Amino acid sequence: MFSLMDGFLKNDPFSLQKDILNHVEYTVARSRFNFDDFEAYQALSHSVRDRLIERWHDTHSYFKRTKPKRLYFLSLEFLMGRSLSNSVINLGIQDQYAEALSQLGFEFEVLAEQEGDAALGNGGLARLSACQMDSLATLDYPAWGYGLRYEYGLFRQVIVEGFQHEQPDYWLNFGNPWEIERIHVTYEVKFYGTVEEADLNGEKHQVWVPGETVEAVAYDNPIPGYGTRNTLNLRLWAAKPSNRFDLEAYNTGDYINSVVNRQRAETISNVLYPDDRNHQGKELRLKQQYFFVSASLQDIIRRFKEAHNNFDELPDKVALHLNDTHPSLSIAEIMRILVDEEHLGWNKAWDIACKVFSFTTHTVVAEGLEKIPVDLLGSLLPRHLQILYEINFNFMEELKKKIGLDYNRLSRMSIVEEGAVKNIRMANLSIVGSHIVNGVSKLHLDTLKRTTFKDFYELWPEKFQFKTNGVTQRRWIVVSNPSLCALISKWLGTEAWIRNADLLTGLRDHVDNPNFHQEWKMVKKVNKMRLAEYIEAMSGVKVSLDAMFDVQVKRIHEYKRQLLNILGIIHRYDCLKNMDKNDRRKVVPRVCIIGGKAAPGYEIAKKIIKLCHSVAEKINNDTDIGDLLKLVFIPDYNVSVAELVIPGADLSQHLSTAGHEASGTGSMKFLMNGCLLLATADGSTVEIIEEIGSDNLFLFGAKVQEVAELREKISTLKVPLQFARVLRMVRDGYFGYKDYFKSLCDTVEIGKDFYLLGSDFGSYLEAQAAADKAFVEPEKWIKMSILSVSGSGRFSSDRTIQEYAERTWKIDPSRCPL
Ligand code: 26Y
Repeated sequence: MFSLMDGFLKNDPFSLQKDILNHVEYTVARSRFNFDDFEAYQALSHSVRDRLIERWHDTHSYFKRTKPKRLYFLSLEFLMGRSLSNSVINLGIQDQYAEALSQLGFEFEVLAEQEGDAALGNGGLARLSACQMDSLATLDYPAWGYGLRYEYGLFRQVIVEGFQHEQPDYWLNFGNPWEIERIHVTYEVKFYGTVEEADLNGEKHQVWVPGETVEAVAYDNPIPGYGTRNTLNLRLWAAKPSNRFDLEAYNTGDYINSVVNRQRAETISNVLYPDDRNHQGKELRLKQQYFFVSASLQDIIRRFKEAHNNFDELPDKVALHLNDTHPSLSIAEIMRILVDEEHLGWNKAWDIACKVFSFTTHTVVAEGLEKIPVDLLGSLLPRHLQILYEINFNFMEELKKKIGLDYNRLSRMSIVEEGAVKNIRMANLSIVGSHIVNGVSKLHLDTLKRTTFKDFYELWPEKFQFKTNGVTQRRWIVVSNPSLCALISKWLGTEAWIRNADLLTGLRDHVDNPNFHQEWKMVKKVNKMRLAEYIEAMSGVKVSLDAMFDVQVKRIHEYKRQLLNILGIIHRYDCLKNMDKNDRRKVVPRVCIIGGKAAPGYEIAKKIIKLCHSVAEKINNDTDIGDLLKLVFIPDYNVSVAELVIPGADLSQHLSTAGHEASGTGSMKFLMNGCLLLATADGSTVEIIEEIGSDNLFLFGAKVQEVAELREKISTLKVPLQFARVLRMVRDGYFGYKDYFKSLCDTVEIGKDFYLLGSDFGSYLEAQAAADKAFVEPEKWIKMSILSVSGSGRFSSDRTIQEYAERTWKIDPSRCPL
C-alpha cells in the first residue's frame, strides 16, 4: 500500500522528467509535444515547487510538534533575485534535473535564464535579508520571514542617451511559481477612526474604532536549506479590499464609487519605495509599515496562542527581530494587542515586549534615521499614538531617575521629537523597546556608540552588540560561480565548505601550488568570457580578456563615491593621451565597469550616471586608446546581473568615505569570488583586512578618525593638482553637458567636498597604481586571489546567523528528520 511517510515525489531523472511533462500539459496547459523555453521553465519550476512544498509541510509539522522557540524576522525588504537554481542546488538535485532536461532537449542553464528577479528591496539591507533567510534554513533554525508582496518591485533602470529613466517592474506579469497564495490566511488591518473609552468589569479601557479596514492576504515563499530537509517560510502580505463594510456602503446607492474606493485598498502593497536614505514621512509609506506589522503580528500571536495559553511564555517561545526601524511600529502594536485586546496590565505587557524584540540598524548617521510626523501617525493610527506617548512618558520618568534633569539629554533621547513639526523617532523607539541593539560591523557599532546612539549606549551599554554582516556562499559561489565551486571542492577534497565556510581556509595549503594556480586562472578566464559576452550584448563594447576587469557595482550615492572612480578614470585617460608609444606598452589595459541605480529623486546621483556615460562615450570611441581603457555602465544592476558580474571581476572598488558605510556586503561577494578589493578602511572592510591581511588588498584613503579632522579644515584642504585638472576637464565641457555637470562638480569643490574626494584622490591613485603593478605579476595576483577566498569564510551569513541565534534570539536548531 502507498505509505504517506515516503512522500509522493521521487527525484530520479525519469521521475523528474515525467513531472516536468505533467506540468507542461496540466499546469502550463501546453501540449507535451510542443513547448518553448519559457514554458519549459514554467513546468520545471512547478516541479521544483512541488518538492519545496513537500519539505515545507514536513518542516512545519515538525516545528508544530516540537514547539521550539521561533524567530520571526520582520523586514519590509527582501531582494531574493531568482529562485530556480538556488532551489535545485539546495534540494541537492541539480544533476538529476540537468539529465532529465537534456533528454527532453533542454539545457538547465538556458531555462534558468528565463526567470525574472524578485526585486522586493533596494540594496544592501534587502539582499542581506535574503542571504540570512538562506542561512536560517540551512542551519535548521525555526524561523519565519515576514515581508510585503509589492506588485511593483524596485524600478527597472533604462538608460536613454546616458540618462537614467525609471520603468515599473511589474514582476508578476508572467506569474510567479515560487509563491503559494493562501486565500484563507487573511487578516483585517485597521486604519484611521477614533479611540473611545469603554468599561470592562469596572475598569476603563481604550477601544479603537477604526475608520477603514483592509484585508491582508498571505503569499508563502518556501526557503529551502542546503543539506537539510528544513524548508522555511517567507510570508509576504498583499492588500485586498475587505468585505466588512459592504452592506453599509452599497446601501447608499453609490455602487460604482464604493467599488472604486474599495479598490484603493490594494494600492497599499502596490509599490516599493525606491529610496534607501530619504524618509519623507509619506502617508502611504506609513500605511505600508502598519499594514505589514499588523498582519504579521496577528499571524504570529495566533500561532502562539494555538500552542501556548499564557503570555508569560511569549519571550521563551517567540523572538521578534526588527530589520532596521521600518517595522518598529510592532512595538506599539504588540502593546495594543496585549493591553487592549488581551487585557494584560501595562507593566507586564511592557516587560514582555522588551524581552521579545531585538533590533538591527543599518544606518550610520543621525540624519538617516527614520522619523514619522506625529500628525500623520495620530490620524492614521490614533490608538498607537497614545501608546507611543505612554511608552515615552514612562521612559522619560525612568530616565530622569537615572540621569536627573539634564533636559538636553532628555530631549535628545525622547521618542518624541519636539519642534515646528513633532516627530516620532523610530530609532529611539526601537532602542527603548528592544533588549538588544545590533550594528552590522565592528566599526559601525563603534561609530554608533561614539556618536549616533551615544546617549543610549551610556544608559544601557549591555544592550549594544555588533554582528558583522555576511553573505551566503550558496548563492554567491555555488549558484553564481559553478566553475570556482567545483575547483574549491576538488582541492579541498570535500563539499563540506558549502555548509561550513570556515573550511575555505584549507585553500591556503595549496597557495603556492602551480597546478592549482593554473586551474584558478582558467576559472577566472571562463567567468571573464561570460561577462565580456554580456557587456558586448548590452553595450556593443568589445573588451579584451587580457585587460583587468575593474568593477564598482552598488547603489549610486555620493558617499559611495562613484564620482571618485570616474574622476580616476578620466585621470587614467588623460595620462594615456599624454604618453608616448613606448610608455603605453607598459600600461595595464583596463575595463572599468560601473553599475547601480540612483533613487529617482536623487539629482546628483543621476548626474553621476550621466557623467559615467559621457566619459565612456569619449574614451570608448577614441581609437588612439583602443583596448588600453574601456568604460562600461551596466544598466539595471540587480541580483541576477550581480551573479554574472561578480565572478568575472579581477578588481572591485569600495570607495565610501570612511565612517559612512555601515558594513557593505558587496565586498564579501567579490572576496568569495577571488576578486581583489580596492577599498577604504570602512565598514566591514576593517574586518576583511584582519582576516586576509593588508597585503592582500589595496587600501587607501583617510581613516575614520581622520575624516572628522579633515572636515574641520574643509575650506583649506589641499587637493592634488591632478584632481583639480580632471575636475576642470569636466567643468570645461570636455565630455559635453557643461551646464548639466556644473552642480555635480560644485559638490567636490574645495570647501564643499563633504565626502573628501579631493583629499583622498592622491592616495586613491596610489592604490590604483599598486593594483596595476600587482596585475602584471600573475603569480602574485593569483596568490592574493586565493588568499581572498580562503579568508572569506568569516563573511558567510551562516556565521552571522549563528551569532544572532546564540547571542540575541536565543533559539536552537530544530532539524526536521529525513
Ligand atoms: C526608510 C527608507 C527610506 C529606507 C529604506 C531602505 C532606509 C534605508 C534602507 C536601506 C538601507 C541599506 O540598505 N543599508 C545598507 O545595509 C547593508 C546591510 O546591513 C549594509 O551593508 C550597508 O552598509 C548599508 O548601507
